[in-house]
Amino acid sequence: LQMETLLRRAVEHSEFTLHYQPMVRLSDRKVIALEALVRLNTAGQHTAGTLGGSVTLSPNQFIPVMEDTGMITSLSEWVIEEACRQGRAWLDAGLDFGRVAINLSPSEIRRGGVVERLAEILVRTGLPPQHLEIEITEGGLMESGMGAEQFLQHLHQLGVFLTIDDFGTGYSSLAYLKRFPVQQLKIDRSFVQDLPSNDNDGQLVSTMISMAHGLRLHVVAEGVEMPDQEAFLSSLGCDVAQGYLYSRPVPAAQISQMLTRH
Ligand code: G
Ligand code: G
Ligand code: NA
Ligand code: MN
Repeated sequence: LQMETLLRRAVEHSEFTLHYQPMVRLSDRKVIALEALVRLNTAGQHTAGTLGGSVTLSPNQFIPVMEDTGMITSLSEWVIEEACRQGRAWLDAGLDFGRVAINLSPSEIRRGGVVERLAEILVRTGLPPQHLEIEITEGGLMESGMGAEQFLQHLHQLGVFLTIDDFGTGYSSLAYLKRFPVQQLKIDRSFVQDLPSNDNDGQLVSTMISMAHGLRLHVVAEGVEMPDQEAFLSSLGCDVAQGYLYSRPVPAAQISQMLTRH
């Protein structure tokens, strides 16, 4: 069977789940946000039947197919709604999670209607917008059609927190940083993985952090796996870190146990 057929069935039968990965404040390791990452539940009846067993498909494999076929719009609508609903449930349980962060894909932005869908879902789920964070890659912004600046202004007006994802890997000019109403840069894991021993990466990360702070932006480093990477990032004044050192992406129930009560 074609991957496309499999994915259509998975959408129809709601066989996706969200895992969440904490972002921690480096000064005290408090969880200040949770990134929602989609998983295809291959134990699901229809998917498992199609695959004939325990094959795992990563988002890196299925998201591009969903982008090409337009299925990304319905997947993303489900992701946003599920993340907002979960955020509302954590709030109602008195759990302090900060923000729940979702990824918007470039092709979804290009297809349009994202701002309207987000606004509607925020109202429907009752999640206050300051508890929602949106991660967009530099490439995603360049494809936003109506113009990246206007697109971000519309998102900003919703009251959500905006982060540039995979920072440093794009080909775009840095000039946009002074115009865009974003609050945070997320340094791509390719710059973090060889810290602290790789001097070139050390210089780049140091420069990215200084620049971000000069522009009054917060900085997150992703892909932090080892204590010496954390120590190096802390010494440079990096605000937030995310990676296997703290937690892998895990189901919501496991996150609840990591959160503190108000
Ligand atoms: O979860 P994992 O680390 O395997 O994610 C692989 C890639 O898939 C990452 O680039 C991540 O941003 C992307 N991804 C995961 N969940 C979503 C999602 O809900 N929407 C979009 N657009 N991308 C996602
Ligand atoms: O593109 P994006 O930044 O959204 O990618 C998130 C991806 O990074 C997810 O697939 C997640 O599982 C993965 N990830 C998160 N933390 C780590 C880590 O410490 N090491 C590695 N290798 N991958 C990580
Ligand atoms: Na991301
Ligand atoms: Mn990233």
